[in-house]
This record gives sequence, C-alpha cells and structure tokens, in this order.
Amino acid sequence: MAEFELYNAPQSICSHKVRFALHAKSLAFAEHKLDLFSGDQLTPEYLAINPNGLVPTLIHNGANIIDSLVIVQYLDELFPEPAPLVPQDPVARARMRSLMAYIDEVPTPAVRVPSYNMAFLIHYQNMSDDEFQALANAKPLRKEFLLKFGRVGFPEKELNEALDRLGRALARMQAEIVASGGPWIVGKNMTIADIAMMPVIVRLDDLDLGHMWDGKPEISRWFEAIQAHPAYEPTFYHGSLLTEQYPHLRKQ
Ligand SMILES: N[C@@H](CCC(=O)N[C@@H](CS)C(=O)NCC(=O)O)C(=O)O
Repeated sequence: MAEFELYNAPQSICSHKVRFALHAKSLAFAEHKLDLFSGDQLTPEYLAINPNGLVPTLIHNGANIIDSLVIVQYLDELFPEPAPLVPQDPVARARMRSLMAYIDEVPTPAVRVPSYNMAFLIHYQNMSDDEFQALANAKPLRKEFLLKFGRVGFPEKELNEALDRLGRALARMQAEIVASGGPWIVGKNMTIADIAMMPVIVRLDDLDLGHMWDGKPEISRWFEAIQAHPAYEPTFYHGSLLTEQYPHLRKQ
C-alpha cells in the first residue's frame, strides 16, 4: 500500500492545493478520484474518513487528515526541507497564516458561485424536487449552499456579489505582492498562501475571467511563476480544468 493515499476529485479546487503540495514535496501517492456528482463523497465508507463529505482527504499511516490547507501544513511539517512552505520569520509566518484565513473566507467560497452557475448547473437542472432535496439533505456541510443554488443557479445579484468579492481579493493579492516585494505573495519564497490562492486564479482563468487581473501585472507574473513550478503540470493533469470537462465552456 502507498504511504500516502489521496481521496480527491480532478477538477476540485481544494484537491488542486493538496496535489500541488504532494508534487512540490516530491511525494508519491495513490490517487483515488471521486465523482462528486455521483455522490462518491457521501457514501458511508467515505464519510467514515471525512465526516464533512468533502474532498480532499489524505490517508497517511492509517490517519485520515482532512481539509486542504490542514493537509498542506501537515505535509510541510513532515517534510519541511529542502523548500519549506512556511517562512522562518514569525511575523512573515503570521502574515502568511492571516492570508490563508482570508483566502479561505473570501475568494475560495466566492469562486464557487461562477463555477456552479457556469459549469456544474447541468448536473442538477433535470433533477426532480425530491431528488434534489434528498441530495441536499445528504450533504453534511453544503446543504444550504446547494439549496440556495437551486436547480437554476445563483441569481444574478449573488453572482455579481461573488465577482465583486473576487475583484477585491485580486486587489488584495496585488497589494500583498507589492508590499512583500514579491514575486510570491509573502515575499521571495513560495508559501502556503500561494498554494491557497492558486486554484482561485486557475479557476478564474479557466472560466475565461482572466481579464479580472488586467492592469495587475504582479498577478500575471505570479501566475506565470506558479505555472512554471515543477509541481504545476502533474497537479493539473488532463481533466483538472473545467474547460476540459465541460465542452460548452470552451472558447469558440
Ligand atoms: N475547507 C475544505 C473545503 C473542501 C471542499 O469544499 N471540497 C469540495 C470540492 S473543492 C467538495 O468536496 N464538494 C463536494 C460537495 O459539495 O458535495 C477544504 O479546503 O478541504
């Protein structure tokens, strides 16, 4: 059995962070791909290892570690060398942790709104009332989110609010890179804050919303830098992007 087993989904933004960290640390892992639209994350077997009914989950030496940024921190604590993902300086470390909290609170939930409206809607549109309610009831953490989404998508007001929050998060990212001197969010080394932000930027670009950082050259440079990292390509294997899974999103 592999030392590390990752339960995740190809297109899931939270899974991207963990795959990236595993590759950045050169750790081999067995990957279990869950189909989130068939309810693989809601089976009794999976709920036994992740009671939140969400991906990712990392199994290591029989221990189940859940929540993407907790997993990334766990991996960095186990294998800090040769490239620690956490700054040595306590102030920089605190700054990184506040940014991780900010990214988890603001852009990460916000990017789900356009993702659901533009891509995932087709999985729910044709469900009956009973099927949809039963699915929502089965989700330990995302019941209310799914019911708000409904089978028609989030209303325009909610979509616009999410895009506005994302715009403000991009402005904050730009300001943080400028303040730290870059090229990464907290300075000259890549940290967990960059890994936390990466899937948001990749998802916006995938949804053809990359124009949101027009006029923010630090973000464009940051994006180029993370795409050039050796962990990027194996993380985003074919099927990880929504444009690769949903033909209607492809640019004509
Ligand atoms: N805070 C959690 C959030 C995990 C999460 O939201 N996972 C999504 C995919 S990115 C999921 O499993 N969704 C399945 C569902 O909503 O049923 C983490 O960072 O791991």
